[in-house]
Amino acid sequence: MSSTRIRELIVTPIAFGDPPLLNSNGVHEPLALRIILQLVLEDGTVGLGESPGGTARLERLHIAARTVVGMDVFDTTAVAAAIDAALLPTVPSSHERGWTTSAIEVACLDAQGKLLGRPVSDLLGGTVRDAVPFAAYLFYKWAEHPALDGRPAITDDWGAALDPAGIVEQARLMQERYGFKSFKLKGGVFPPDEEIAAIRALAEAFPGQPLRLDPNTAWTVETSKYVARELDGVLEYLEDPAKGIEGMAEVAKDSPMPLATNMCVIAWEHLKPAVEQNAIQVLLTDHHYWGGLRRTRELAAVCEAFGLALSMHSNSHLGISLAAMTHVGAAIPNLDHSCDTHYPWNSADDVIVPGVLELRDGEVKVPTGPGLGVELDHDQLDRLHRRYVESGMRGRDDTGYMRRFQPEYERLLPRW
Ligand code: GKR
Ligand code: MG
Repeated sequence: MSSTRIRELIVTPIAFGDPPLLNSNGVHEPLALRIILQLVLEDGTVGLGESPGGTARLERLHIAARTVVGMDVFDTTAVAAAIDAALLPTVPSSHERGWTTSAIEVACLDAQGKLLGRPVSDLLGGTVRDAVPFAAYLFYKWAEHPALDGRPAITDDWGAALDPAGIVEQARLMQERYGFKSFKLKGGVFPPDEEIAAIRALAEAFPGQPLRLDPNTAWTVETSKYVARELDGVLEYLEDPAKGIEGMAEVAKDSPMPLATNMCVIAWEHLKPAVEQNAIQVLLTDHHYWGGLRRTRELAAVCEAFGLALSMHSNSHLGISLAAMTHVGAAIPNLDHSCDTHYPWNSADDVIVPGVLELRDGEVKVPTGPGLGVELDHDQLDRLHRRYVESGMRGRDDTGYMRRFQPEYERLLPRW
């Protein structure tokens, strides 16, 4: 049994390219941060994990790295409990502790799968689908990151999208390149009527294809109700229009379409009040903070019990995360909507060896190799780590970056 003990957790912060995507906090910076985990067992087996970056998350992963040494990789409940206990004195939020325990659970499952020669989806009870559907994640965006402090402008091959025509063009490109069959627009950027017009333009350009809009709480309850009325019959769901369980519950009373969230129900203790108040009808799960892949499957069962539909949230991410999202998405019977993914925006810099994960026909086929089924590209990991070190960037700051170009910009939630 000793060969299944954890010898070491290698924690590597990285930075990779990100286009100038707009949201209700500002604009994405040229680099996004993630942390790559290599969980090394006594027998040399390595399990991979991927977590969002930033100094706080990095420090917590270092605490976790000290905690897990000597533990059995199959003992994931005890591993999570030990990390949780180690973080508790300094990290009061269970949601925040969840980011750390989740990343390590995925690395444990990857290692377990490699030891057993079975894909992670088998460890989750087997697949109910061979491929997991994803939605095109549309963003208002600038044509380029403008030149700044001697750095030249950074362009990309997506172009600008600042009005309904630009959004439809971006959706066409997404469909052409990846075959997506449903679309999500990140809103909260322009006045609501402009975003309503963009959704209507998408509905006209892609008749019958599911659409959703997510302003990340940029609207008041009244504005949210107005948008919901205007888009009656057009949206499959409206995501996080207003802030908090109470705000969402107010909107839900009059909303003709289901409301979804990845903002007001982000920890287990939020489920009871949200269900009691009928604040949401769709939960966007995310294995990166709900406790990992097994807990995500349990969450799906809770949603089923309370009649909540299930979808999946995403942040800027790379292939280890996509593989994990795909395995769990394939193992959940009640995945009711296509999952979100930022992958098309970031995949050019991926840290995994190409060939296994492919977004085609709007789906990703479940990897069949042992564990997550993906392999780390060590040279690329070194490059991205150097980029992290040299960039000096240690956290995400969409608002601060926006102010470099629009000094009067204010983060206002709600804004309208
Ligand atoms: O990348 O700008 C973004 C998104 O707004 C992201 O930060 C959110 O976490 O995609 C996410 C969402 O659905 O709210
Ligand atoms: Mg969202």
